[in-house]
Amino acid sequence: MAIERTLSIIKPDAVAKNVIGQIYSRFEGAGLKVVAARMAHLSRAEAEGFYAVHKARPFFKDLVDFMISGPVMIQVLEGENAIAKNRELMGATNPKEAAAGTIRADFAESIDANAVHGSDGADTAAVEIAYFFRSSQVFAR
Ligand code: RTP
Ligand code: MG
Repeated sequence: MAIERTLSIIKPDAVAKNVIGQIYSRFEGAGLKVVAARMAHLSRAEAEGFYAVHKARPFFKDLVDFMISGPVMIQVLEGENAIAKNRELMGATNPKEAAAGTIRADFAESIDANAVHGSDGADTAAVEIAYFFRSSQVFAR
């Protein structure tokens, strides 16, 4: 299986709940390594650019408002099958539909405040990593 990198964001709700460490433990427990990380309070323009693919969707404004409501923790995860593995750890977008034991089932309140973001494919992972990190800020481990 290929070693991949994926972009993960711990969203404002989970940062406010003080569960950054518990979420990092899930990554580490699944064999994913944090190879870049920084905390940021995104500007509206940064959040709109990041979620540009959803620009035409009815939930876009709520999504952006939520993502700028407080600081987020942004990281690059590396490991075997990292993109799908992270999506598995996250659980379904709507926490009410997320499988037991997933991050969203355990830490998320609603489809808007759903604790984490994860890239959904190899192309988006590359774009999203480059959106937040220069290559010199990502550390091979
Ligand atoms: P994310 O991009 O944040 O990792 O979430 P995702 O792939 O599971 O879901 P996606 O379809 O990419 O949607 C991005 C975020 O928009 C919000 N959303 N709201 N009200 C709705 O129907 C709706 N659908 C999506 C969610 O907060 C989702 O995480
Ligand atoms: Mg998505």
